[in-house]
Amino acid sequence: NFQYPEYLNAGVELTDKMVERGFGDHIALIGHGRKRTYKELTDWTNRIARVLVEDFRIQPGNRILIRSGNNPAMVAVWLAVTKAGAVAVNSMPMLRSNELNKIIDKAEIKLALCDVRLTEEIMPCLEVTGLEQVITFDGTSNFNAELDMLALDKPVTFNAVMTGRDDVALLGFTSGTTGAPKATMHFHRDLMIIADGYAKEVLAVTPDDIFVGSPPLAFTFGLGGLAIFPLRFGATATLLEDATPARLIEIIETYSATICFTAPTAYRAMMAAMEKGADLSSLRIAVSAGETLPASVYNEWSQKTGKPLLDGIGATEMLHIFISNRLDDSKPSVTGKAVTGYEAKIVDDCMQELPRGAVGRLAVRGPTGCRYLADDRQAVYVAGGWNITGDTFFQDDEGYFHFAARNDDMIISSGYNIAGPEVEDALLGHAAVLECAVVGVPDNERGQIVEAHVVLRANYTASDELRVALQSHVKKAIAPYKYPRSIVFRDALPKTPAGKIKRFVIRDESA
Ligand code: 3SK
Repeated sequence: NFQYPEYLNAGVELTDKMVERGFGDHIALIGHGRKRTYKELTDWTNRIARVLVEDFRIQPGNRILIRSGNNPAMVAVWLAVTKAGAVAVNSMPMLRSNELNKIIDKAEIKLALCDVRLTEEIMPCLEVTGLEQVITFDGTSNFNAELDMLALDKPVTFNAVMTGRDDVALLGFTSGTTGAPKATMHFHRDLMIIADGYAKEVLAVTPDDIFVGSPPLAFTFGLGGLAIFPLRFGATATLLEDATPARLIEIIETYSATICFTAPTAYRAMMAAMEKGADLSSLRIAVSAGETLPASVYNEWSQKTGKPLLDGIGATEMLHIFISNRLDDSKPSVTGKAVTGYEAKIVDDCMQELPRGAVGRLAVRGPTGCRYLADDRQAVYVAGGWNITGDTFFQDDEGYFHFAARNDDMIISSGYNIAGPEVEDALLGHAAVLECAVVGVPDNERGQIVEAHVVLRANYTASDELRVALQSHVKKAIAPYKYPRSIVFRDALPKTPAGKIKRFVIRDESA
């Protein structure tokens, strides 16, 4: 489906080529109160690329760690690394030394480019890994860290490396919720495909779009949604280091943002703020991914905004979203259909395709994955080109995919299969519940019982009465046998740096 020239550099496509196409004066990035045009971004990335090649002697194919929050400087640094033909390894700002060590070892990284405010955890890596150098840049774009000062002395032109379309441009690390982290390899053409596929087909991005969102740029969900998609179409990305729901609203109102990427919990908080006057009317599309979208959140969003909340599922392995609802075809509790270029099917443990309606493992195949870097687990998670995801789904008669559970979120209690997310969805329908996670915990009598971990909204207090009220609420909303026999009230839920609830941590705590 996707045709690209033999030599393709994604960094050049997203900067110099956009200037050539006439977007030079258009705003590419907004962050830390400053706007940057495509021409300014192009010059900035060329200067950094020169520093990398001329001062630090990086070679095509070298792997470079980037450590930063969501800001324009991170986008510029990532594009410069790509233009120099090196392989970017974007890392989450909250990672600790021991987590960074694993990434550095796995990817055999010698050079790290780090926001000057985030050096503390990376410096110890110099002692215990093959990392040789940490160069700082200023994530607030005041240009007073090492890389910035060297870059200011360079000309604004750079002969970008003419990488092959199938050369590796990016290593995406899976959050490593269990076991050693896996790195997935993505080619220059993959970075184009997610834009020319999902962003074009599903979001129909135009140069007038203004993007906002919370996923980290270090997570391929964020890199696509907040850098690649806007830059590919001459649109504008607003970048926020502190993407709380209140800040998202502030940016939407200030810049009349049109496309938002965030998780269901943030959409709930934004809807609560709408009742107090927040104006989200500029939003053309709201995308929810990374977590299951409860039907209650989908319905409330549609009622309050008159627009669909677009659910989708993606994976670092496939780079971005491969099944999605469409603007003119979306429903609650439905993840949608495969995005152009991708195929999806439901299989059993032996990779046999299951009939429509049967619940099984979701397998996906497409042009952007799945290639693990030097990992025996390739044979476990990829069969005949199909990536076996960690999710349980079913496909209905009309071909729509429906999420059932993460494979390990399926609870078996007294012989009943209970999908944890279904119980979560029911609980979220109660006014007292802000967030929740439902897990199966061992039980002598039933094998497992359903346990809900609940964070209450500000004006509610935990009590036995409320516990009973929540249980009755679930019994009325879904089949009564699914109700949580145990409810634990908590102040917060443990989450991965990408914002996903760590149900495995809760499960371990409760075991
Ligand atoms: O659903 C996800 O977790 C995801 C992962 C990578 C890229 C995009 C998405 C939505």
